[in-house]
Order: sequence, then structure tokens, then C-alpha cells
Amino acid sequence: MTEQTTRRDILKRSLAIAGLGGLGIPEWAIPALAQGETLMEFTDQPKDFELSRTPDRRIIDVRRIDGPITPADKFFTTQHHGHPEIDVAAYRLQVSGLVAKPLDLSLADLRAMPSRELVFGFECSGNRGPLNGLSSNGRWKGVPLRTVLERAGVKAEGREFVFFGADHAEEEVEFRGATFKVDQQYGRSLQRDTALSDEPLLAYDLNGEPLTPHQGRPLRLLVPGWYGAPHVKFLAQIHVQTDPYLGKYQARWYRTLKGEMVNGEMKWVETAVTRMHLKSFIARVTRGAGGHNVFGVVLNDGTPLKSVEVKIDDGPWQAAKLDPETMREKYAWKFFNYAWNGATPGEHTVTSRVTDVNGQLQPTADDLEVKKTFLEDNSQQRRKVMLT
Ligand SMILES: Nc1nc2c(c(=O)[nH]1)N[C@H]1C(S)=C(S)[C@@H](COP(=O)(O)O)O[C@H]1N2
Ligand SMILES: [Mo]
Repeated sequence: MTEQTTRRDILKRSLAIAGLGGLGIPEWAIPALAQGETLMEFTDQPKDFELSRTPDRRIIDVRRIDGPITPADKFFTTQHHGHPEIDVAAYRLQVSGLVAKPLDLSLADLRAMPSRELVFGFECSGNRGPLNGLSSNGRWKGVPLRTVLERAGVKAEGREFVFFGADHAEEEVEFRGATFKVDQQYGRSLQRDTALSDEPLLAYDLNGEPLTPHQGRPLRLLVPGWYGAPHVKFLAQIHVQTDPYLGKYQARWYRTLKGEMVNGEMKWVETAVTRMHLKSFIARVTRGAGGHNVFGVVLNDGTPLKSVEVKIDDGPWQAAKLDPETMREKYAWKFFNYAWNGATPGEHTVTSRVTDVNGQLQPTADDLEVKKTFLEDNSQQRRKVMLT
């Protein structure tokens, strides 16, 4: 068997084991590795993965990341209520509530407004190791949210901006032991400062092409630096109100319960999922002519990074090299490489951790012991790899 065949077989086997064949992921489409590089096998690659059971989802195989921009047909995807049928020619975005002039905009109206490009990588707040497949990075284009809101003229009392998708389903609302079933659209909200800042984008293109149904055709909200849930797809309506929005996906589903020390006392705090927490993960280990290499990804809220370090087995933390190309874009995911000198054959554990310029360090799993719900898991991850 040639090296090439061995690598193919290992990958095929692990993809089959993870059940990805049924998700429409080509088993071996584009070689992610540079010529002469061989992928080392992760021995902790899961045999079963909960996400593979939902046909509507696509996860990426991080071992095959082959550039900063994830192609649209590979971009991870997930949504709660499938893809609503939308006739793009008849599509309208409504802007309603506390505005001087309610709007009813076609996609052509939106495309005629001033546009902006944004390179932005994000993850689902449920993304975690060892697969880390619910993250991607793309070049988006759209109209700044503020441009649309300024056209509508937001009133001074407008403090809460609610974004509704065209997708909807029956939801159970529990109230003091009783359960009510009501039809609800997917909804998320932003507070006034964020909604009127110059960052959020109403995106209609990804990587130079109109959004596919998976990415929220024809229009989605993007809040740079935030987890996936707020990036409302199939955007149908923006409603401006005074009171906080308490819908399921805002107030209940995407929620973190965590202990925090306040004045020396532990307080239990429930928060909505918003900004991404500082995270790094190892995507693959390879062997090339120059030796072994550890390649990984960093995601955060756009705060500039200071360093990434890699630890082999129980050795010391060693500096990895941040990839300058990905560092250029504030909200892109960032890549790092670590030249693993003196690597010995056999099984090893590899861990990474990232620090930002404010001195914030990626937490350990022990540090996150006080986080009770599983979302927003940005803990340091150990991978087990077999070196040849
Ligand atoms: N309308 C709508 N938007 C949605 C969702 C949804 O269910 N409906 N899911 C959210 C979640 S939880 C995530 S992680 C992202 C996924 O975006 P993607 O499919 O483009 O990767 O979409 C968000 N936007
Ligand atoms: Mo998500």
C-alpha cells in the first residue's frame, strides 16, 4: 500500500465511523494536505457523533481545512426548523415597530443600498471537541444593518431590536406547570447599542455567490464576533420595541448557566449566548519532509491575539506560529502551526491554548467546571494522535 492509499483508507474509515457519509460530505474531495504530507491518525476520533443523526446539518472535517475561506458547499450548517421555501423574487424584509417609517424592502432594494464585505468565521455555541465541526469562515457581502435602520428612522424609545426568520414551528411555552403550544418564528434580538453600531451586516452573498438555502437565502443577519445563534437566517422582519424580547431561542434555548465570583461570593448567572469566547483547537497533525506539524484554529470575538501555545504530552507549553494571512482580518478565524521537532513514533497527546492581548487565557476544562450548561465550551482540548 502506498502512503496515499493508507491516508485515504484511514480517512474513509473514520468518516464512515462518524456516520458522515449520509450527510452528503464527499469522502475525499479535495486533498487538504500539501504535497508530501501525511495525515497522522487521531486515535480519539469519535465512533459516533450526535450531530450525524440530523439530516439537516453539515459539519466540516477540520482535518481537511485547505484554506482560510470555507467553500459555501462545505460551510457548516444547522437550523431548527429546516429551510423555508422562499420565492426570492417576491421576498420582502419588513421593518416595523418603533420606527418613523416602516419599511418593506425587496432583495433588489437591499442590493441597491451601499454594501460592505466582511470576512467572518464563527461557530455554533454547541461546537466542541473532539470534532469541532460546527465552525467555518467565509467572505460575506451585504448592507450594514445601520443603513437600513437609519432609513426607517428608529425612535428614541426603541431599545430592543428583534430579528425574525421566515422559519417557524410549534413551540412549547412552559408557565408554572402548564404548557402552551404556539406557533413561533425563529427569533433573536440585539440591544440598541449593538444594532446601531456599524458592525452588524444584513448579508446576501457568501464567497461572491448568493446565499444558499443552508446559509439563509436570501438574507441573514451577521453580528461579527458572535456565536452562530444570533445570525438569523431567512430574515423576514426586524421589529423595534422597548421591552426585552423573551422568545425561546433568545431567553431559553441559547442560555448559559455559570457560577461567577462577585465580591468573593459565588453567584449563579444565566446569560444569553452572544460574543464568542476565546478558543483554540487542533485540527490535524501531519508528517512532511521537514518533520511533524500541528495545525489548528482560533476563534474569538475579534479581540487581537497575543499567542498560541502547544503542549506535547506532559511537556512544557511551546510557542506556535500564528498564520499572518488569517491574522489580517479582525473577525476571521485564525490558523496556527507548530513545528513538532524531535517527535517520536507512537501515541501522544497534543493540547493547545490561546491568549489574547488583554491577557485573557483560554480556560481549562477544570476552569469551566462552574459552567453547568454545555454551550460556550471553549476549554483547552487534548487530542490523542498516533505518530508514524
Ligand atoms: N432563521 C434561523 N436562523 C438561524 C437558525 C435557525 O434555526 N433559524 N439557527 C442559528 C444557529 S443555532 C446557528 S449555529 C447558525 C448556523 O448558521 P449556518 O447554517 O450558516 O452555519 O444559524 C443561526 N440562525
Ligand atoms: Mo448554533
